[in-house]
Amino acid sequence: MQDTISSIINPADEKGNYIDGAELEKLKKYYQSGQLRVKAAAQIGSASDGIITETVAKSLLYGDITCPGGNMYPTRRYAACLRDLTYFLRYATYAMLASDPSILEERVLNGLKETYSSLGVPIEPTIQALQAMKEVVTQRVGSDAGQEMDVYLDRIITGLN
Ligand code: CYC
Repeated sequence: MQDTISSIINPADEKGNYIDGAELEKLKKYYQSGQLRVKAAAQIGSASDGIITETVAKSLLYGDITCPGGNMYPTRRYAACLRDLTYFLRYATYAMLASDPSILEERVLNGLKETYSSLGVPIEPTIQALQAMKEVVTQRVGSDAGQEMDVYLDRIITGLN
């Protein structure tokens, strides 16, 4: 896993360079948004159950998907879906704290599309749930921090497409 600091310093070190220009600007933004991101991570962590419940209610609960024949039926699959949404929220929060998507690539998206495809987990409703999660998170943390989280929830959406 990388963060903004290691993703800038490691390549500079390989070349024996100081950091300047656009890279320094990127670091400046990273430090400036630090408090906002840490506060949002605390808010998300303490409200995570509620965020998942609201996300499911907004996107999945009242369709056929929870009925016999749907991928969220029976309870075992429903629970797997809630768990997956919890993974998405937690890892997107880590990535937002690090301001770097590499943890998502390594630990969430690596092989996920293939796993879903082999198990028949439908992509379209999963993406709808992630879209709903973006809205629910933004309501909880406010629009600035919400935008920071959107980057990483969108990255999961792109990775599933
Ligand atoms: C299953 N989700 C799975 C499986 C994996 C993941 C590996 C197969 C193994 C299992 O059932 O536990 C995902 N595992 C992960 C991820 C990580 C990991 C992301 C990284 C930390 O370790 N079904 C729907 C909804 C959607 C859903 C739209 C929820 C958004 O209809 C999810 N995922 C879902 C379901 C299963 C599943 C229902 C079980 C499928 C089955 O066994 O038939």
